Amino acid sequence: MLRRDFIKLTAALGMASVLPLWSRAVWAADQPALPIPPLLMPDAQGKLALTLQTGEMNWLPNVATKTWGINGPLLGPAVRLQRGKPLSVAISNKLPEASTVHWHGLEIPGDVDGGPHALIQPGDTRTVSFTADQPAATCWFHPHTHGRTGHQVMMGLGGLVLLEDDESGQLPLPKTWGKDDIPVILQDKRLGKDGQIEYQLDVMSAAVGWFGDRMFTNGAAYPQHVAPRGWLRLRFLNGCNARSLNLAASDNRPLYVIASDGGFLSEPVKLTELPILMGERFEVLVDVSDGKPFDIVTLPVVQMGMTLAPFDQPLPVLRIQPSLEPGVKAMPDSLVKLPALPPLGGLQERWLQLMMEPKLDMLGMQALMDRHGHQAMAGMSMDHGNMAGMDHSKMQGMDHGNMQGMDHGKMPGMEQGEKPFDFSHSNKINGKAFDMAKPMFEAKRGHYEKWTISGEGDMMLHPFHIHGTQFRILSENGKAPAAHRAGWKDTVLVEGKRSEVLVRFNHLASAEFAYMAHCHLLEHEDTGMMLGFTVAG
Ligand SMILES: [Cu+2]
Repeated sequence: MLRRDFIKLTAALGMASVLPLWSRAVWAADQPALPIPPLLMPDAQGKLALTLQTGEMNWLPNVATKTWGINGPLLGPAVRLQRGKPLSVAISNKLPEASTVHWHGLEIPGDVDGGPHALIQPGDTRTVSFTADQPAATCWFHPHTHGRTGHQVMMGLGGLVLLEDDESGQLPLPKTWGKDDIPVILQDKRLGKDGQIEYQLDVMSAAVGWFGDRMFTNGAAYPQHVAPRGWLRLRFLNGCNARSLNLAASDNRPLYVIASDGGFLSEPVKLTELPILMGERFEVLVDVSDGKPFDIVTLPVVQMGMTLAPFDQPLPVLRIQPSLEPGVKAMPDSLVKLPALPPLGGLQERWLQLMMEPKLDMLGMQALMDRHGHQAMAGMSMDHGNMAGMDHSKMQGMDHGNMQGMDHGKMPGMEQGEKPFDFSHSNKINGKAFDMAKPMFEAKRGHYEKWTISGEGDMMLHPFHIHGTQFRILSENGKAPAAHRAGWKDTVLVEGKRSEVLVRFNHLASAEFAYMAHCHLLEHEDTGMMLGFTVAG
């Protein structure tokens, strides 16, 4: 598909006219086509170019919404890489502010990983060279600009990485990009009265995350996809800043999970509901051979702030319209051989305690309630935990409409002359907010370590992501990992309990370009719930 088609895809009629006759019969004229990001492959010299740029989308009638994208107005291409092939990527920044491109899920050295140290100033180009040598996986790239990541992702920056290897090439799976192998990038947004993307990093979003009131799938609202009658491969990415999702088919047909963040599972895992955290990817096969149309929906989740309409009901995010064309007939019984876990004795262990300053918790909850009411509280009482003992008298006169632009002079809970509450370092790991200049520890290259990430004492959802590694989950929030979460992962759920992961770093990371480990609720990350660490040989 041509890039200009991708740009124009939200115009459903334009897309319908390029469909073969047989499929027009199933086409719903009022729904946009699922935009398919174009494949971008390195050239014969192993080079490719990414340009961060501004653009516009026509999401609302007669309004051009200003957006950011990579090689286009929104999101980016799907970069397809072959395991073991050297790659050189020139990243140009044509945005009005500095940014970075982090290769989420790739095991590559710290100096090319694209963390917050690797800023690209407006007008500059940074070229990174690396060789991805790890199992085939659906990964992604996104900005990692400290304090600005949430804003930059919300504006539209992000794209998929399709890493292929010999095994993935030989597996009998649907592989026709945009036809029976489709990306499903799920993101929520909020558009203001002027039709522009709204985003604020304030006490509320620093506490519970920034959430939207409408859903986009590959940048289109509730699009449709015409699929051959056979097995359909869906590559899900939860690209939301802060919203966890729970995916299902509207008619409850099973979803067969074949891959998690870092690659294929040993065999397909049959589910009817697939929870997916921010930053996570799952590849799923679904059988469309019965010819009946259905929706992929996201079911309501219990998460602070995320229970408001339209997310209080199953929300359709993608319509699947089977065509008359025959598709892939069979699903393999087994996929790849996952290595057994090594002996767990005598490993270097690390303890990471995730925490939020009580004052942020208090002010954030109050702001959430004031702005969105009890319904936003996900069933939590205002009397829970840190909320007890809150001085409600200080909260009076809070006008959250004035929060825009962060006028600290009008911050709630302030006495006359009191210093404004600075939430920018209010989320912490082991008592410390992220410090660009101070890596927290040094790991040894090639050695397994057991990391325990604790959310004890905190009720919030924290999808914890570690750079430079694909790990295995030993326990997840106090339980054994579910079958489809026991393979290669780079993100683990932490929600009030402990999670243990077995990590290993195969590349080096210096203090100058440290690896990051952080909460992938982007507003927690941007306000300090992140640490840098180094890897030495
Ligand atoms: Cu978090």
